[in-house]
Amino acid sequence: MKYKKKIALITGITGQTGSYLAEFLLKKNYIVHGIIRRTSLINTHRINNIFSNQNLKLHYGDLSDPLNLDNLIRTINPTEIYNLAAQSHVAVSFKLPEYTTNINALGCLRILEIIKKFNNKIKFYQASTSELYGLTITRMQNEKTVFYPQSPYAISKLYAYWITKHYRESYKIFACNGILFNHESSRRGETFVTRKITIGLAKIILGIEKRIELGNLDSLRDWGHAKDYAEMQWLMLQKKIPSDYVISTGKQYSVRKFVEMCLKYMNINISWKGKGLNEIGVIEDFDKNKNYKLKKGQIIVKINKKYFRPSEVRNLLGDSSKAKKELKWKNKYSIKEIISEMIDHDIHILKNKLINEY
Ligand code: NAP
Ligand code: G4F
Repeated sequence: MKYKKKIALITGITGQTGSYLAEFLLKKNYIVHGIIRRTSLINTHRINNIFSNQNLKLHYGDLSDPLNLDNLIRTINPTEIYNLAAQSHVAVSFKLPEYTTNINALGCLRILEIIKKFNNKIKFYQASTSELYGLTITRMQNEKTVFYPQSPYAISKLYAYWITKHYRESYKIFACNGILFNHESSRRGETFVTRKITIGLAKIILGIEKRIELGNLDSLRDWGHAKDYAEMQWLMLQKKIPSDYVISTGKQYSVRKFVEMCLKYMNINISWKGKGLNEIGVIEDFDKNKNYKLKKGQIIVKINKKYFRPSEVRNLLGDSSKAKKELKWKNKYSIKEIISEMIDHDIHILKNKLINEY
């Protein structure tokens, strides 16, 4: 019998996690189709390393365009669709609430409608998020925790979560929500807090910039590695029965602690002085054997109120017992490994002026 290759369609393939997912599926011998947007400058750097793979096929498209989606899905007729495309920045969603809703909520609905009408055997993965928990009062969050979203982004993703569940229950479509907690890597967008910190600190030690400006240092997040989480998305679609899964590390750190852990890795000691908007991070000491362009007493972290949000999600800590049990999943990367990968990478690209190389 002739072996038929599985076909995946990834929306958001040029993004952080979409790029890891594409690599993973190509290694699994899939034919991978990806939707890319028309941009004024080429932005496919995250998929440079697989660009010439014959099993990778890229198509122009946009989640705001139902005709384009309909045409692509009918032509490709994929075995699995991974919907990772989104206006994924929480802070930006307060400025662009309608656009965020159009892409994140209606974009998901558009794909599900096409699956329903064209081929309801296509399996569907929705990139859901821990932001759904928002103002939660439970210390750890799992699949049963009540949602209380705190931003237009989270509310758009709440719609996508429920419409995915609804199409699964009403139309028997194999559709899963991956409720993923924050995941990072050296491919993370530069305006998310972890990457802003690693690239900012790399610039500071190289003498390119003097300091970084941040918002709320006390937010608590559960940070995993995007590569681990991409694999999870595939695992969910290989189950016999579709379901929703929380994916997280079960470990939590504040933004302040993340800064401290990065500095520790770089052999730099700082002290925090002042309170609230006046808080600063000041260099106490650093490894003199490194050629850092630093001075004792230099202020390297300042608070800027423009990075605070109208409403903040303070406490995210995931309990992924269900995924561990049913998907036999374990995350491989520790927070230390995530930090060292990001910092080493950022120093490398800045030293070699490879700013668009991931
Ligand atoms: P990302 O790096 O911001 O990537 C987003 C992707 O979506 C990019 O490829 C982007 O294309 C594409 N996109 C944006 N608007 C689009 C549109 N209108 N039509 C088609 N494509 C569009 O995000 P990520 O970190 O990889 O996250 C992937 C998904 O998981 C997102 O849905 C995000 O909301 C969700 N999620 C992320 C996390 C996390 O911590 N990373 C946690 C939970 C859930 P361009 O490259 O052209 O901009
Ligand atoms: O890195 P962030 O922007 O990520 P956030 O808001 O947690 O959202 C990310 O994770 C979600 C999963 O929970 C995804 F659904 C979403 O797509 C995205 O990938 O901010 C993390 C924390 C926030 O509390 C923020 O207020 O860091 C705080 N923060 C402090 N200073 C900052 C800054 N965030 C950013 N982006 N920039 C700052 O200067």
